[in-house]
Amino acid sequence: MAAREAETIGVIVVDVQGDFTKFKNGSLAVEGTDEAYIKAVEESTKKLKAAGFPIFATQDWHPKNHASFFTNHPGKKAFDVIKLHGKDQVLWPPHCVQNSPGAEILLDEKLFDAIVKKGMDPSYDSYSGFQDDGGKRTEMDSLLKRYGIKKLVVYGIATDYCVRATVLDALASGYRVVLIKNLCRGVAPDTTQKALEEMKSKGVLIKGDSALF
Ligand code: VGL
Ligand code: ZN
Repeated sequence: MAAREAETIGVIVVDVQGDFTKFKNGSLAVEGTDEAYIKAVEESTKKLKAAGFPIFATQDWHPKNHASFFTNHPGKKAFDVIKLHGKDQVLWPPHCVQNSPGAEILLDEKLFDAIVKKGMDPSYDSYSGFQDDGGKRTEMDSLLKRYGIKKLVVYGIATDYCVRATVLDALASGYRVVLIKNLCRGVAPDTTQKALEEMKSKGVLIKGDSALF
């Protein structure tokens, strides 16, 4: 890889937080998120940092009264789908509540050049690290521009929700994207497969591991 290209590559580690993992007995634990998975994510992230790439994280960071929690909709149960602002909204178990242990990122926070929090508006969900479902942008794009990033290496949880949305918004914002599949975990096999195919068809390079970076 040309040295000048290396300077323009950034990494986004999506939502590697306790509540999404079996490792921490999370409230929305995704299949395959055991201790070995977290270690693999940490090792790869350390290597990418040692190679000189800026490392960013997204962090789901919801208030207790968040509209995506089934508990805030009387009569509804986890994984029901409702209409919210005219769009389908999956109702999740409460997760990643601000300042709760389950919201903590499971990697050493010193690894990150910046952490972008999302999902703070109680009335909108925000799978994407770039913007919420109401269209309110986070600081992600301006942050990446400040670092001169043109190409993103992305991995984390969940392939079919926050990874997918972050990757699609990265493409829409003009970044080239490499997805590291072995460092991603999805909520359900069918939606995960669909998300991988969708990302690939839109130009994302899907790689098994982060070895080349
Ligand atoms: C996520 C569901 C709800 C994710 C976040 O990180 O993929 N999924 N909130
Ligand atoms: Zn969430």
